[in-house]
Amino acid sequence: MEALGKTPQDYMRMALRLARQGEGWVSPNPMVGCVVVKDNRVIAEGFHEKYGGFHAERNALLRCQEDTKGAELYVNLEPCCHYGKTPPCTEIILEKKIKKVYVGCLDSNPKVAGKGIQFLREHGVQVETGILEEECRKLNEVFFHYMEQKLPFAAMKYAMTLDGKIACETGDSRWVTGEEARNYVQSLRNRYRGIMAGIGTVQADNPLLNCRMEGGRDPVRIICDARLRIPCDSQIVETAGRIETIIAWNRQAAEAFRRASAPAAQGDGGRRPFAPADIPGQVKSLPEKVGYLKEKGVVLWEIPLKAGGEAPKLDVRHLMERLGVHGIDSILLEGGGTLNASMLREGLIQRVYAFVAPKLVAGANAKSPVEGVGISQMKDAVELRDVEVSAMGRDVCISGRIGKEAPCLPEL
Ligand code: AOF
Ligand code: ZN
Repeated sequence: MEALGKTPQDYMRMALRLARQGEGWVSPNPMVGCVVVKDNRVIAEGFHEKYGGFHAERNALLRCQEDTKGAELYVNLEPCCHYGKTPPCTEIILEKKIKKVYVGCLDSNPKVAGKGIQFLREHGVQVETGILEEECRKLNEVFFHYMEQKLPFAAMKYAMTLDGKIACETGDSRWVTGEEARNYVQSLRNRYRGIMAGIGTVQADNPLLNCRMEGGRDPVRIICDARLRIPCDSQIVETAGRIETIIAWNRQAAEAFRRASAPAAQGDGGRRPFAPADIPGQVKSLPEKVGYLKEKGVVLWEIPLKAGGEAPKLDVRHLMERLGVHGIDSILLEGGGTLNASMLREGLIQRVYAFVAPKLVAGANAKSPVEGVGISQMKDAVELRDVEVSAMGRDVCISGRIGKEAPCLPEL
């Protein structure tokens, strides 16, 4: 059979390629691809195309025009054996008289978790597991993390100069990297279910945080804004009606901020600034602002504060847990440095995408990707594993997994 040159690994690679076509559309389900082979010929292909839709195996087997009796099936994830949104894949595998199933890796969904393979074996189907297991685990790193930890898989993404700055001293940051790297970021935004940024980034850049990739879909935008300082005329608020937008805030922090930044007319001698978040003359009080944001389509989540530090900071672990419950399996963390540090400290980041541009901007006050309080000895540095380096135009992308659990950085 293998005289023709195709190995189980080759077919599994095909299944993996097919699986990837579901990227962006199947979350929080895994990406799954399936290839059916008979007499050394691929007789059917399929993948999980959309959340709630048929699974890869069913798509492949239903579309197959030929007799599948005695065929072999390759799938990157263990076939499911439960009734979910669709009937179990194990049943159609039996129905279609598949002789042998090659599996990439086991499903960690407790409803499946080895039971799919057991069911097949008990019904006389041969099963071989662990074909390209590492690649298969990596393709669905988000799914496995979310399933096992019940927390979104978070990837911290930033673009910096060769001297480690994400902006000039003036705050100007357009653009650090070139077009190729920026296009790649758009594909990441398509891949991750949510995108998270701190209020500082919103105030500084007035970003849209959408996905501008052709055929892509917008991630849910999550803004960490303890004091509810978001400008009412920011692009985020303006577009909240059509792009799901969650603002995580804290009522006490917002009230205290309002009091401190009340207009000078209230008798403080003009020292305190106006709240920068208001559209002058339109939104005056905190309840009015809350009402205005809701009317615009923003979803407001009240989150407790994390003790310590000067400025009030949200409890990001609490927020991540809530995002997990909300069905957000993955987030792309786009800074800034303070939020990045909080997330890293809590052990909430699983992957880093660092884009490095071959340019220098200098300046002790120019911001860097991760701020907060750092570690004191190099031996305690947060190490990445499975590091990949790829050139993108004149820039470089370095990506890797963070293995360390919380806390990664010193407590405040
Ligand atoms: C497979 N093949 O293509 C996929 C699987 O809600 P449902 O019915 O779509 O079930 C989702 C679960 O099914 C998901 O958590 C995972 O365990 C499995 N996904 N299994 O055999 C597929 N997408
Ligand atoms: Zn299935």
